[in-house]
Amino acid sequence: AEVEQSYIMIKPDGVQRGLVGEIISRFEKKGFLLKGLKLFQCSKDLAQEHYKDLKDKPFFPTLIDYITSGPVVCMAWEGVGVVASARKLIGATNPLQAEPGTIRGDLAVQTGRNVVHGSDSPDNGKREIALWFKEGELCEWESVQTPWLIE
Ligand code: DAT
Ligand code: MG
Repeated sequence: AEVEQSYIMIKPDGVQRGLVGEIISRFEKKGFLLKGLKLFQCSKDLAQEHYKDLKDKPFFPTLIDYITSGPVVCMAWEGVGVVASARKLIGATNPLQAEPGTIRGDLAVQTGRNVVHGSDSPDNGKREIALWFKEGELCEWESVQTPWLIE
């Protein structure tokens, strides 16, 4: 597997419900590397660009209202296979169908309030990180944990 990056975002319900630490903790404990992190109030334009593949869906306007309804936590996580692994940690789109042990399975009940976003492909990981972070907002650093995570 390749080193790749995923854009992970705690949605406004996750921030309002005080789940920021809990959600970040799951990615930290798994062993991925945090490259970028910020609390951010996004515009409708940015939300629409982020979800542009869904623009013809009936729920698109309510999805944009939800994502712009309060601050979100934007994160860039790096690691081998991080995109697919983060999707597993997050769980199914509908939290009632998400397995216990996943973020959505443990912490949410409704698709329209499913607390977290994760990129669905390495290419979308790149696209979304470029969309949500400006030049200079990501950090290049090495974690002391790396030799204890990767042999
Ligand atoms: P995911 O967030 O699991 O990648 P997605 O990309 O298909 O799911 O959809 C993006 C978001 O849009 C999803 O997290 C919640 C919302 N959404 C998806 N399907 C929906 C539906 N049928 N009704 C209401 N909201 C929906
Ligand atoms: Mg998606």
